Amino acid sequence: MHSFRLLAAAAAFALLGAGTVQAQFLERNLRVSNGVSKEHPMGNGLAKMGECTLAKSGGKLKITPYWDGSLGNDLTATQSVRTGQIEMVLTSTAPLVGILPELGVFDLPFLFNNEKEADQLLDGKVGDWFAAKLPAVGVVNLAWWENGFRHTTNSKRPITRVEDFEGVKMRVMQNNIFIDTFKTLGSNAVPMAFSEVYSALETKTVDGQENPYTNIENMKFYEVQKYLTLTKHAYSPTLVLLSRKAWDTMSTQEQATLKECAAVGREEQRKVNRAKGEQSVANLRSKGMQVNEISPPEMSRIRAKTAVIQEHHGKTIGAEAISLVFGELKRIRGN
Ligand code: TK8
Repeated sequence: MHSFRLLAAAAAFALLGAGTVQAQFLERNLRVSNGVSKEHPMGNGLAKMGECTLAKSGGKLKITPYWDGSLGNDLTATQSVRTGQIEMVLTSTAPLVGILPELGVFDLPFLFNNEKEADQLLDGKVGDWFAAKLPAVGVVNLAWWENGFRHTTNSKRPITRVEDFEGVKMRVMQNNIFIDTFKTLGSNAVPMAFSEVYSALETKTVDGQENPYTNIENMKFYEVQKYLTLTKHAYSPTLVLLSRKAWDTMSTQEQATLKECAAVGREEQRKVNRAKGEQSVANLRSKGMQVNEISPPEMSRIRAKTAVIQEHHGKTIGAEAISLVFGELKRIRGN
């Protein structure tokens, strides 16, 4: 009799427990705005994240991606997330510097040398410092995902040295640091939302643009761009932003689950982005792009020419963000 009672009590507890857990989750469908197309590694990350939230919530916490800027571009979709019109957006940091100027530090040319140090900085206390500033502007960053290292394409000429930038109409993200960087290199920098880039290249409104390999391939820029130069001139993080309005209605269980599953999605998205990135260069060559690297002496000239950018924008970014990021990079690099 004794063991039966124990069994019954254990079953009741388990049911109650399960019921309590379910009670912690409301039926929710979080719409996520993406500027890229669904074949992009952002899709892999969101698929993993969504599997995770459904599993942990008994099927109640759903993630629904929207693609190709159908809910707006980075900036306008982020504004919609801030007002609560949509729940989530995956966005580069660069277009958001008007909302949080400190994010501009990530746009400084040649800030990161490799993904490893970017991951260490973003997933550590410095990444947390930036994330802690976001709720005040109406969004919660669930994790740092990856846009990636940026390279340059154009339809006029191979870029083999700084002088080759001269006069190239270069689309850049809507961000004064990118505008200044490409003006300083000699280009005519044209700020533009991501969704307009393909047609601007096709109509020769602009001659070139700069993006990670996976974006160049995903958006089929190879159809309208002849030359790809591996400049690796900046690393773009991706923010996984949830509306503060949605966050504030959630139980601690729902909030913890979203952060946990965004981290699961991050590992998948970075892994696929990097694997696909290497494959992308070969794919872009096979699609007819002429791919070149720049010689080390010429890269040194480009780095020297763009070193002034930090002086121009340090004040806008803010001394604290600058010293935090450069201090952490120094620590990570052991120098
Ligand atoms: C996609 C953008 C894109 C970015 C750009 O939403 O605008 O060039 O690199 O990834 O965030």
